[in-house]
Amino acid sequence: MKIHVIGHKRPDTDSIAASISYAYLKNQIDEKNEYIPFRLGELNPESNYVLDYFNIAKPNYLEHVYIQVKDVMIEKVITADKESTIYEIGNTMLEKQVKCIPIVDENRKLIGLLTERELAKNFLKEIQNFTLDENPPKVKDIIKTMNGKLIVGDENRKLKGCPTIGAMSADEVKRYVKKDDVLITGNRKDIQKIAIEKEVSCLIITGNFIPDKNIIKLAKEKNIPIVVSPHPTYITARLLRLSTHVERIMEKKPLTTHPEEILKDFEEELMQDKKGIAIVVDDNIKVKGIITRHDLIKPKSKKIILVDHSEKSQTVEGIEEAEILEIIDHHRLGGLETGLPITAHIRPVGSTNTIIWDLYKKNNLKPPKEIAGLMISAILSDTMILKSPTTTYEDKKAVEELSNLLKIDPIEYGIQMYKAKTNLEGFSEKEILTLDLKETRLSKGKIGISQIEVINPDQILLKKEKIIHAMERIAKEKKYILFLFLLTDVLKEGSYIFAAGQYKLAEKVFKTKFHNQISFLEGIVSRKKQVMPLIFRNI
Ligand SMILES: [Mn+2]
Repeated sequence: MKIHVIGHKRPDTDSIAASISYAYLKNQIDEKNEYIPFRLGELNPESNYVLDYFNIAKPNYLEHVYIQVKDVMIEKVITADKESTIYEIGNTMLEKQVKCIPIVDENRKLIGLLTERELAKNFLKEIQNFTLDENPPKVKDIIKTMNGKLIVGDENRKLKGCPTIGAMSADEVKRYVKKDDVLITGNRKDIQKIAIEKEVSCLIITGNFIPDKNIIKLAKEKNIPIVVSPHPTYITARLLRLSTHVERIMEKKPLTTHPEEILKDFEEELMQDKKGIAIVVDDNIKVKGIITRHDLIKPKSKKIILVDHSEKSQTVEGIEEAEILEIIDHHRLGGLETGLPITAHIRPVGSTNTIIWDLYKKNNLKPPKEIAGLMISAILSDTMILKSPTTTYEDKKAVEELSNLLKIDPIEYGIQMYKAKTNLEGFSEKEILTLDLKETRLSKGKIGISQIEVINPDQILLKKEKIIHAMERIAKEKKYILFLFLLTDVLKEGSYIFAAGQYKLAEKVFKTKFHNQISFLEGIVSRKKQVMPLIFRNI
């Protein structure tokens, strides 16, 4: 079974690394299932740098986890070629116990559907309509169907006209049979001769009777095929009808759907369909599966593991249709409900990857270097190179152990990573301000808090007026009563705080004077642990 391991929306490095490192761990300890990491958005520059540095592919983007057609469809589908005979397909349906068979053309594209319903209709039509002209079988089709033998003639010749049984007197047959009809008879030499003289499109001799030399000679001259059937006349006549191509009786426009289609959007249409069957085809109209009304009641929700978040607002679309198996997180619990008991590893440490590292150790597993590299990057990123007040002893220990494994200097590597993260060349003010923007709602109104952690803040301080301008615009647009931007200097362990909107509120929050809406606050580096509590206390 496939299990989706997903981090939060607007992913950061911890979230991306956790989905990869935890999926890797699970794949090592659980052979029965396949764990696949996914991302819910574009990667930030830091995550891109880290994945490049350790040469790991970025996880695939996941749009939603709603139940899709592909989750409930029957994948093993027997299809049949449009030139198959009705007899062949009917037999396949009996043997394999299937009720319907999609019909495909020479390029394997869907062109129709055969169900028991069409077969039943065919039985009745057979009585009403005698001619083979609509969809003439070839001589070789009837040989195959009857298990017969070709005595003389061209096996690719098409049969036409009406199938007639030569059971009457020779005179009657003479009157009755027309050119191009198909005549079925036993060992009646006189009737066989008449048939050839009348130039039927095929003469079928039943009961395995081989015609005599003169008849064969005559048929050769007139170019009339003779087929010998091992069956008695009645069976032979029935098999003749069943040797016509399926194309004649199949439903030409069956209901179709796509594997990616969201099931609840398609349910209604399937319920309304007379047969309650839809063929699942891809973009090239190739058959991928079948879905029937019965498949709608199978509980086939997607299985997911949430890492680095547990809040409904931060998780994937369609979570209500999915089954959460596990949560690995270091944030507050955020109002998700589960139908069954789940495994949860939630601890107040600096990074989700610190918890995952602990799980590697508990399982006696060593991650390969590239995974270890991702994990140390994530911990250094979330803890601001172990300087953030969210940093715990466990984070420090994890970084030490991982750096021993990697044989790198974690602080040196961390600074290098931060430099890559803060290379904001080519970013507009708005892009810088919305890179990591969180909102919080108070009784007085909405507050936006954006943060960037950098090694060299001068790059941004140079354009502080432009930043303030952009902040005012965003505050207006998003109806923030206050918009704060924390430009955190990782090495100095403090933040420049920019304030827009009712910026006087910021002076109240931080108990300090702002100059031109900016102030530097030593020791303030964490939005979650320092700024948010100050806001809640003072506004
Ligand atoms: Mn995190």
